[in-house]
Amino acid sequence: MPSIDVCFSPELLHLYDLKGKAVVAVDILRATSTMVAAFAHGAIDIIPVMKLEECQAYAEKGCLIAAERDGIKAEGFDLGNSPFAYMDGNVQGRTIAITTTNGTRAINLSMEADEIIVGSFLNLQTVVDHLKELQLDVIVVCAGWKGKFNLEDTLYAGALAERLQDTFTFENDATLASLHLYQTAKNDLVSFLRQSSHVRRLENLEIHKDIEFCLLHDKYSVLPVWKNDRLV
Ligand code: 3SL
Repeated sequence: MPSIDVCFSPELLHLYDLKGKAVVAVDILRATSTMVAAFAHGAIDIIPVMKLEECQAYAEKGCLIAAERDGIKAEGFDLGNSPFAYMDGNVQGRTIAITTTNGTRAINLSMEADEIIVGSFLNLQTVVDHLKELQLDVIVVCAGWKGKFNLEDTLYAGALAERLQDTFTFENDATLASLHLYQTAKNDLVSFLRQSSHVRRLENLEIHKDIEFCLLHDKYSVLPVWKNDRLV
């Protein structure tokens, strides 16, 4: 049986060997949830980059450009990082270049993997079905916050572990801890996360509806995967 392991922060990636494995990159609040929403609303492909200037340069190539820093849309960009900003037909048929504080970094630091998949609660079952078919060992790479652990990405890793527990092995403590946390919290993720640092950060910015939306399970069946130089 293939295995599933969890890397709680991109800063810990040096401890993991990604070669020959599948990475599920996750930034529940909000980068990977927003990417999934963008694909579900017709985006053709997404180019995640680490730097603002690099992202801005894609405007000349006809891309929509999106950027978030500290929860706020960066000046001079078409879009920020709220999933709701990608839903009014504006991304239909478009390529989006995006940079966010943590999420796009987690994806870019996972390039050694055989496959990179973008995960969120919104497309949870689609990712589960794909991993069952793929039969590779899986590392869930949590974006965290500026190198530190966060609860919401860990809860997602636990949700994946719960749905994969009959078909994947996970003897490591990171996966077990994620699973237990998710099973404690899953009946009311919104309340469970109320004290978490990123929810407090976003609530200070008055972004309540994004939080509830990003915690919805199985809303979409899109599967963003890395091909050549972008997510498709
Ligand atoms: O860190 C990130 O990549 C963002 O998702 C953070 S925020 O939700 O836009 O604040």
